[in-house]
Amino acid sequence: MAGNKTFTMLKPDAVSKGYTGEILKQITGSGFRIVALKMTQMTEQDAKTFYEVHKERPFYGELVDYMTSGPIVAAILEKENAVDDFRTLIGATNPEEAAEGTIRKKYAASISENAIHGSDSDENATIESNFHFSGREQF
Ligand code: 3AN
Repeated sequence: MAGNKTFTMLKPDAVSKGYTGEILKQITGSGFRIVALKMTQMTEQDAKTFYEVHKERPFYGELVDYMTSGPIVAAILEKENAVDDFRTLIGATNPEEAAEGTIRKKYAASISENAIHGSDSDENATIESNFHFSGREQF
């Protein structure tokens, strides 16, 4: 059964360009309820752990450098079919391939600086949410 929560991060490029408010507005306007929210900066160890599944990929070092380069906004979102619906809302990993109107199409600069993260499974949504938020920060 599809779960009702997903995890997202507005990445350093989106936050530094001042897109935080507009992106959160598009997310809540698309029917997602924010159940946890914070601005934070990942340490090198945080980013290495978070993206461990990609550690053999050629872009891993670049990804860790980028994700630690400035503050991010992390959130847990609730909606029926949250993981899949949120992946649809953010669009393809490569913004050049992202559908019109998606968050990556509107705000992402490139495949490596692609504005926003969305969990790819219910299992990862739980792992990623608990990585960034304690129980008392989840509502
Ligand atoms: P998604 O974020 O769409 O689930 P993943 O999980 O394949 O995509 O990749 C995680 C992150 O790694 C992406 N959001 C992007 O920042 C970076 N990334 C993925 N593929 C590439 C690539 N070919 N070159 C550079 N960075 C990449």
